[in-house]
Amino acid sequence: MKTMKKRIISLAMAAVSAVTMISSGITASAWDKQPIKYVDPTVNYRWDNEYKIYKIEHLTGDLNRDYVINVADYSILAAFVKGKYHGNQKIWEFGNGGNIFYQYQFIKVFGDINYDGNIDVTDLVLLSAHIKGEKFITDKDPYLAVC
Ligand SMILES: [Ca+2]
Ligand SMILES: [Ca+2]
Repeated sequence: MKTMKKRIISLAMAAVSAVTMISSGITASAWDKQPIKYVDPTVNYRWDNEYKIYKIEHLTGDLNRDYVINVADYSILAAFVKGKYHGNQKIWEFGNGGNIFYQYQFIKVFGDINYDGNIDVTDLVLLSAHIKGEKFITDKDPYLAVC
């Protein structure tokens, strides 16, 4: 009986907090999603309901996000490896003072052609081989988690 009472009380409290959230402008379906303030129009993303995060998903090596892997992507990676391109432009920003993500974070995921966690000359060589049709990139469906 005592347990039942406790349970009723906690249910009542949950109802109160739900009402509070609804009245403060947060809808029930968006409770676990942070509001997005800005996304670069070339960015492909989806909500992962299992992990409760947004995932930016693109092809390995497609650094300008045009769904083609070619010399334009190589130029970006080459400049990045040489330190001549820093990728400081914003590609994603959450509202309410949440996290911001930049192009360099995108490159660190999608420019890592051999998936070793580093962006270096090896990735450039592999990207070049792919573009020349000598050895194709194995796409492991990488994603950048934005949360
Ligand atoms: Ca591309
Ligand atoms: Ca690498």
